[in-house]
Amino acid sequence: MERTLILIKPDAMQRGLAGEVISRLERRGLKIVAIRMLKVSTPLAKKHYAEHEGKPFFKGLVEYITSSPIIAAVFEGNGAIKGTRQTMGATNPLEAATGSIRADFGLEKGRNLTHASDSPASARREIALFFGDMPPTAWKRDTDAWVFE
Ligand code: IDP
Ligand code: MG
Repeated sequence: MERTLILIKPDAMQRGLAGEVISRLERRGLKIVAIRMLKVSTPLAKKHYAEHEGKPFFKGLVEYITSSPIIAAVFEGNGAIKGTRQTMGATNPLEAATGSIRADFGLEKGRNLTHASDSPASARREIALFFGDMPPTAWKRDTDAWVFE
């Protein structure tokens, strides 16, 4: 089954929306296989967002993601990567689909509440970055057969 990394960013934490984010992914049928709270260091932020280095928003992005603690989690399920990105919504909350987390709780790209891996290669890289020392726990959930065909 596919795995994806999600981050509940500082704004979502400060606004008390961590449970909301986790709950929406769980309700969708995705299974938590790893979760931790941490304060992202500047080196980790720069590694995680390496693809954006040199862009005008990069400095602000690093300041944002390191500004207060976050929750990192790995969710598992068929379609986990695409499904999670869909539940989060487009990067710009004003363009995110109605009913998505970013549309329901956000207004600006620089305060868009969550991160989710965008491909299997990114998911592998990001899971290693945030959970290299604490590998996800594979487990059989009793409801799996009612979510996955
Ligand atoms: P994604 O999070 O939807 O994958 P990316 O394009 O990978 O979006 O950008 C990473 C993060 O950088 C975004 O989630 C957002 O927090 C921030 N970001 C992207 N573009 C901008 C911008 O134009 N202004 C401010 N922040 C931005
Ligand atoms: Mg991205």
